[in-house]
Amino acid sequence: MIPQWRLRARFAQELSTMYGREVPAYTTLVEVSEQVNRDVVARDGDAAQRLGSIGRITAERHGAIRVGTPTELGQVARIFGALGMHPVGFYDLRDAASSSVPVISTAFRPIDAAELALNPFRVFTSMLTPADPRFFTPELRARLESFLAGRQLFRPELLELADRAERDGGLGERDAENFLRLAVQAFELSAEPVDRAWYAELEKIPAVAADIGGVRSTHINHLTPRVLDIDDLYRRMTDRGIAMIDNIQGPPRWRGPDVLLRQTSFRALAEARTMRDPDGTVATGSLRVRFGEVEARGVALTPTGRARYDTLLSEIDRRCAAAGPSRAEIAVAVWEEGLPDTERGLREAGLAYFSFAVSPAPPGGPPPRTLTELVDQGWVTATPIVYEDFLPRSAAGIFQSNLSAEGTRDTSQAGVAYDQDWLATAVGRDIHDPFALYAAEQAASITAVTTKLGIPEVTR
Ligand code: OOG
Ligand code: NI
Repeated sequence: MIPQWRLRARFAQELSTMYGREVPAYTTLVEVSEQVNRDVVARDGDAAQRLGSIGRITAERHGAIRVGTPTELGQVARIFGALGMHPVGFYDLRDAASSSVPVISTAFRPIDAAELALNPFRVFTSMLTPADPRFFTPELRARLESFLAGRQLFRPELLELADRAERDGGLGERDAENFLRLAVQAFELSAEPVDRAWYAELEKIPAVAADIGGVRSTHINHLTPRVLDIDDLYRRMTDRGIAMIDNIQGPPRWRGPDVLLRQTSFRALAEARTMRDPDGTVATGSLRVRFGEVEARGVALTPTGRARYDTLLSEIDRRCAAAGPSRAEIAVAVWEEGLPDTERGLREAGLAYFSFAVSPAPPGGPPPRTLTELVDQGWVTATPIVYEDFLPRSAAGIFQSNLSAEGTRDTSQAGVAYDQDWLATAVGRDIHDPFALYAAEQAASITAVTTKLGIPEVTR
């Protein structure tokens, strides 16, 4: 029996091989990321691995896919369920950017620490929102929904194997090979001709609608390696002549701990696609949809920390509205004013999550009863819990920076309330709350500490 985590690791690996074949610039990005990671480890040693072992970080990827209907999303959930990946978080990108990104999203990923350590593969999964009248007229919505209802993204055999893997916790070798082959195939770029007129009509909404609803299949949109120094990576890619988007999304580079997530990407590249014209002629055209993204991860923030993060981002926007220093300079200043610049500071202010463990050689005598004292006096170690999720504004920014046009949005219409409960029903599964997962991991580590030290409880 091949357990789910091995299926997940093999899927991530095979998807990466396939995507490297389809998008050679991805291979360059992976090579440069690996060089950067090697250099950071050589320079900083163990400190470089504070947020994960170099083994995990080198293998770590997230993918992104986009589907059209709740039924398709439900099928995606079965395939990822087979790999031990569960829907976590709800992201509404419709209002997270100035241009139109008519999707809502969740991320499929492992949810417990042991599974994450075995292989942390995650997939940001977006679903089109045709019922939102700000983007789609009733007439276009009807045609789009009927087009989507008539396509089949996943073969029944794939879904059947997925259900079996989820039920049994894995698959025998032969079934595993079949399952992985079919699953990787389902995310390859299809050779089927694209209906040029239909695609062009949807492209005005913006291009995301055409990428999702203009074709009869889905595909992996990007696969993102994790890097230890994203500023260095950005420079090295630019030096190689690769056009990167203007910014690194998320928190700035600064002297304090990395929090949450920083991401950047290179612009979508033109890829040859077969197109069918209204008169039936088939010719080779090109589409720009798929891009390469890279990310650096930091410590997960508590709800208080996250609220602080959101306030700081708004403060950066506010100060940027006035002329003066660059956004990067403003961001550093705002960060230095608004966030403790040490892990200890983040911990004591209850802004970030940590995993606690009894030290290998604790001092003697009666242990103190606060986490701060336990850590300060060498009883206990505190290791940051890595942020495993995404950021709506960064995600919308990544979508947006890769769209050639702003698209259209009729702001006179009210948006349709697609919310987390709606999504859970569509997926047919609970959507996990990211904060609850981090809090549970931290709480379990504290319980293990108090049990081992034989003390009833501790406070912060
Ligand atoms: C997803 C964009 C969001 C991220 O890392 O924030 C994303 C997409 O382009 O489909 O992948
Ligand atoms: Ni991404």
